[in-house]
Amino acid sequence: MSKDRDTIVAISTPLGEGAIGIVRVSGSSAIAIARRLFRDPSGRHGRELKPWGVRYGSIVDCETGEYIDEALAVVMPAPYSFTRDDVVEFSCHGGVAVLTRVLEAVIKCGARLAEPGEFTKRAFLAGRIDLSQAEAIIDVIRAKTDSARKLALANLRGELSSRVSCIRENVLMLLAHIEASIDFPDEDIEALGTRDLTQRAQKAVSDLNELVRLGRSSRVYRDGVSVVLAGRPNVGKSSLFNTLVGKKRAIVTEVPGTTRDVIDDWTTIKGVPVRVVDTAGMRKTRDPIERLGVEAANEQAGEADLVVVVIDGSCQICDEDRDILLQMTDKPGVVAVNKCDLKTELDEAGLIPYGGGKRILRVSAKTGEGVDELEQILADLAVTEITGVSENPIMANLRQLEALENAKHSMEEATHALSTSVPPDLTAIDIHEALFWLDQITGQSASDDLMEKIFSEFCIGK
Ligand SMILES: Nc1nc2c(ncn2[C@@H]2O[C@H](COP(=O)(O)OP(=O)(O)OP(=O)(O)O)[C@@H](O)[C@H]2O)c(=O)[nH]1
Ligand SMILES: [Mg+2]
Repeated sequence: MSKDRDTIVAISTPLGEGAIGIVRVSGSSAIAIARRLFRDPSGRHGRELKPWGVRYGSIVDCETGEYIDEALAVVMPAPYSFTRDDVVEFSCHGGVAVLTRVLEAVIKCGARLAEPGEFTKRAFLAGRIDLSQAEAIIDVIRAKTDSARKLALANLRGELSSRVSCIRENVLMLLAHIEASIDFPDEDIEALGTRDLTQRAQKAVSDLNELVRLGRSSRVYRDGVSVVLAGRPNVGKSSLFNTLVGKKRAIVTEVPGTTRDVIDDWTTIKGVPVRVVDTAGMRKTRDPIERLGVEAANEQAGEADLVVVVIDGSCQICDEDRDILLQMTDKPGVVAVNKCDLKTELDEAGLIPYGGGKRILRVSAKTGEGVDELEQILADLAVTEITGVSENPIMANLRQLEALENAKHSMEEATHALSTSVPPDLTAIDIHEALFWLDQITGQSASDDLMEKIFSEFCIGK
């Protein structure tokens, strides 16, 4: 039997201790294997296993008859299963030894161990999902925030695929007209004029542009952003850091120069995964250890996506504050005037010339005042400053973005060719190329190597 259709098995839940662990079997022998292994509570063979029913019973070793575990068995017959094969799932106790023994018992009955992502690959090969939907499954599993989950689920339900299909249809129509004019140059085909053809090509370019733009913005939700807290010593950077990450991670004291090293932690701010970075207070110092800390702070500030310049609102602005603000002029971010629970000494108007257009916000790391607004501004900046898109993004990974960029490039070439006197057969080559790239997203033109690479990223059992 071909490798694509034989019966495969894997433990589909993480290996460790859990209330339940699932062993999944898929292929033409899946139901026959289940019937050999499964016993009902009175010890009879699993002949009773019915499609779509959940049966309680036990799993035994078909060679030795050894009792392995009690389990629930679910039978999902082809073609109404994830892989479109016959599928059986055994829900057993979630322990490593139990699940490994059940797995071995299924293999003894003739199944083979599934490769990473092989269940999903079968669903793709059977036409149940396209390649972008298969990739969305990894994104759903890996989603660390609710926003990332929603975006990945939208793709699983075909958001990216349907947008790509719309563009593809338009491009295909364009190609049909151009190829008709090549094949039957003298016939009076109801051909579109050059202007109409150019407009269609331009529409494809602008649709692709839009998709790339929306796709890029998903980076923020997939990979997150880094936010560095910068300021002179003792202004409350570490206090604000602890407030943002929701734990006492950094040491806070009233001694200026407390933080010497870079401290970072991940948190979720308004749905965006954020790496918050606390740094040493920036000042000129003779202490060699502190100096290294200040150097590291400058380095972090340079690399971060966003900055929060922290100022102590309970005293007047000083030259060190101004220097730091000026140093951060080009970096998107916020000026947080901290310690607003104390009597304000700071003249905010004096900050404006140095802020580089950043929002100035009063906060208190001690009472939490203004922190919610600070988080909202950071989340908004993450989406708009970094990706330039404020509307709903579409999840697209690097591979998909590259394919969209390539399709766009080919359509730009085609548009240019249509508006000049380039022969139609050369224009058709560009359009074929655009179609090739669009089909790479849905998987219609994906090579075996590419599929191998994509599915190898999956965990075993998915
Ligand atoms: N009243 C008040 N005190 C604060 C606030 N934030 C920080 N502090 C106090 O300010 C002092 C310095 O706080 P840190 O968070 O250590 O300041 P830092 O900027 O990390 O200082 P360095 O690590 O030395 O650069 C501590 O005594 C904090 O308790 C605040 O919002 N209100
Ligand atoms: Mg500190």
